[in-house]
Amino acid sequence: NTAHNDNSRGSLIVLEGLDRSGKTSQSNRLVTFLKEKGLSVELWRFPDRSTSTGQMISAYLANESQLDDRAIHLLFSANRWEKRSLMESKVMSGTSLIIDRYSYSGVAFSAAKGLDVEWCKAPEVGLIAPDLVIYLDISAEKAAERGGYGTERYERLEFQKKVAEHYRTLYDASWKIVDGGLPVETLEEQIREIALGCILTCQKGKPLSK
Ligand code: DGP
Ligand code: NA
Ligand code: NA
Repeated sequence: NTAHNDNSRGSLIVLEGLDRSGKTSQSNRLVTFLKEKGLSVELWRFPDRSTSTGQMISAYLANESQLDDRAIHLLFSANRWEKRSLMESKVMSGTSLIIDRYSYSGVAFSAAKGLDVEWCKAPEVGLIAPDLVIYLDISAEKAAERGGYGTERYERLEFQKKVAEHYRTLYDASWKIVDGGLPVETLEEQIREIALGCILTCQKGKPLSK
C-alpha cells in the first residue's frame, strides 16, 4: 500500500539520455502525472540556466563564448553544487524531484571530448545520489532524425555517438534503461511504473546517499 508517515522522504529521479532522446517531454509528462496523483513533486533541470553559472553555460552552449574544456566542466558541476542543499531539504521534507539531466551528463559529455573519466567524475563526488536514473536509450542516428538538432554546441552526430559510448560505461544499480524509440505514450506508461515504484521505496525509508 502507499501509506506513509509525515517524515517519509521524497525521491530523486533523474532522466538521462542523448540530446533529442525525449527526456524533456517525458519528464514533463511524468511530473504532470505524479501531481495529478496528489504527490508533492517538482520538475528540475540541469544545467539550470537561471543562475549566474547557468548563464555562462548557456552562452557557451550557444557558441557565444569560448571556454576551456575543464573550465566549462567545472561550471556545469558548480551549477549542480549550488542546488545541493536545496535539493536535500526538498527531498527530506517529502518532495520528489524529477530532474532532467544530472552528473551522468556531466561525465558523459565532457569525457566525449577526450577528458579523463576519473577527472570528470571527481567534482561530482559528494552531490546527492539519485534514487533512480531512467536512461532513454536511443541511437545517435535516430535522435538526429527527430526534427533535426538545434544550433547548440553539442548537437552533432559524431559527438553524440561518443556521448552514448560514455553513458554506457556509467550504468549502475540505480539505472533503468528504457527504449527511447518507443511511441511516446508507451514509454510514458513504462516511466510512470518505474517512478512510482521508486517513490514508494523511498517513502518506506530508503536512505539518501551521496
Ligand atoms: P539541455 O538543456 O538538457 O538541452 O542540455 C544542454 C546541453 O548541455 C546538452 O547538449 C547536454 C549538455 N550538458 C548537460 N549537462 C552537462 C554537463 O554537466 N557537462 C557537459 N559538458 N555538458 C552537459
Ligand atoms: Na539540448
Ligand atoms: Na532536453
